[in-house]
Amino acid sequence: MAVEQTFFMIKPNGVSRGLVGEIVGRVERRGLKILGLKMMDVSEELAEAHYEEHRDKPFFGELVSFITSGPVVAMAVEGESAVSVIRTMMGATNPVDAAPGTIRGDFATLMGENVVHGSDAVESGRRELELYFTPEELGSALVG
Ligand code: IDP
Ligand code: MG
Repeated sequence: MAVEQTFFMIKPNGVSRGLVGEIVGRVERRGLKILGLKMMDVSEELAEAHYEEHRDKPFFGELVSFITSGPVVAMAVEGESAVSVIRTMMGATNPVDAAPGTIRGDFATLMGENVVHGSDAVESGRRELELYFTPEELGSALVG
């Protein structure tokens, strides 16, 4: 058990569908701390860097075009076991398999439009936080 920091993002369809308040509210009510939050456009370069691990997958092109299709809401989140707490709140990658009560299980049915992204480990979280936020934006909040 340890306090962790993670990167959490509401994808373009979550923003366009008006789910920002609902999703941010869930994070707050769970007791996690939001260290940084901004609505922003994702450039093709940023999208490709973010999803580097999926570069060779057949869905990479769709992934990049979806994530760059409209503004996202990017968050730096901190709390006890924040990486796995956020992942559990998100639900399974394929929303068809996501349990009711999870964000994907409540608001999505399509794999490619699964509403949210969350880092899968502390290390990837650190990398993603540094991709999406400048040091000035997070100030001294970022540990490690
Ligand atoms: P995650 O978002 O639950 O961590 P990853 O395996 O890291 O899932 O995949 C990143 C994103 O790529 C997923 O959220 C999903 O939108 C998309 N994706 C993953 N697998 C597929 C697939 O087989 N077809 C289409 N899109 C996919
Ligand atoms: Mg992932």
